[in-house]
Amino acid sequence: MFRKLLLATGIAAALLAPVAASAQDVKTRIIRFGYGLSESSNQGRAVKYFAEELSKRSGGKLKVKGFGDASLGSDIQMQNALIGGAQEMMVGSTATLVGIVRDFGVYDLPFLFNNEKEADAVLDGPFGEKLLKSLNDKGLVGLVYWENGFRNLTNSKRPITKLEDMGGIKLRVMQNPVYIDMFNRFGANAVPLAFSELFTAMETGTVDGQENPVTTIQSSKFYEVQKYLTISRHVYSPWIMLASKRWYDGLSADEKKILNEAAVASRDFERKDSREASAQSIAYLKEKGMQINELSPAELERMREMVKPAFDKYAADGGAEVLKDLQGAIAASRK
Ligand code: TK8
Repeated sequence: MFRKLLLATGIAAALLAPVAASAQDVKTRIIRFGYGLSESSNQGRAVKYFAEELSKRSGGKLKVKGFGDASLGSDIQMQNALIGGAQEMMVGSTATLVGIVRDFGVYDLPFLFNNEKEADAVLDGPFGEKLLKSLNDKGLVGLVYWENGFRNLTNSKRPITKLEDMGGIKLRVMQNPVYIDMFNRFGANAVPLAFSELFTAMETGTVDGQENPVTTIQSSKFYEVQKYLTISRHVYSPWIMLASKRWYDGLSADEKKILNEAAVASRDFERKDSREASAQSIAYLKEKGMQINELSPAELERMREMVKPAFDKYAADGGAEVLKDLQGAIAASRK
């Protein structure tokens, strides 16, 4: 009798399980989501979009609390908070992940991608996916890539129309050996610094210049402290949306699914929004008084030549395989 009852309960539970799943196993959760740019930037707009998507898809249960302006810390500090489980999510540069997975530095080699379409194909394809996965045993979950964009140079000293003009300029770069190596080769004086300290460093003259996409130069008001903008598009820079693995592992299958889908939706929104904003930025920056020039194709070619040894150095320092894979993926994206 007792065994029959147990059996019956077992069957009932098995029958009920799919019903429970379709009702969705989602708890009320507050997700602290940190980022470095301002709330009104392309990054801030996309975090807001993600929050709305997540709320919509979870019946209001998964709530994102966004913290812009690096108010939870710099990219590197936030990565560590995620690993430790003190913070749930963030978005930031892939370049600052090199201390955790060295291979992320490969994206920072100059003049790899010709356009956004190639970048999308490579980042969303098997190559980008594999790098995201490599974070799993480091305490992080890499969800999707957003677009930071093609990087351009600004400084307060002089217009840069040729390579030699970069000579001696104290140029803030991201905390990443590929950037340091690249700009020292160009003749600048590379100064690695967290983004959160950059505005003040330019304002006080600790550095003369920096490099970032035009959208960031606009939203972070760098035009207030930088006179010259040089369109160089020397690196295509991705942002990466990260979750704390410790936290993510505690989510139900339903919660993970909702989170992943909202992340993909935010990626598509962010890229479209950033590209539209980017097209408007040059005119805006001109109006704000920046003096803007483009580098000639001949000058860009000289830069490419000059920086070739950086590729050999990267390969020799243990990056040969990932570089070969990336170049293969880019070539495939051009077919
Ligand atoms: C914002 C940074 C920024 C990056 C940089 O936290 O550091 O220059 O381009 O977007 O990740």
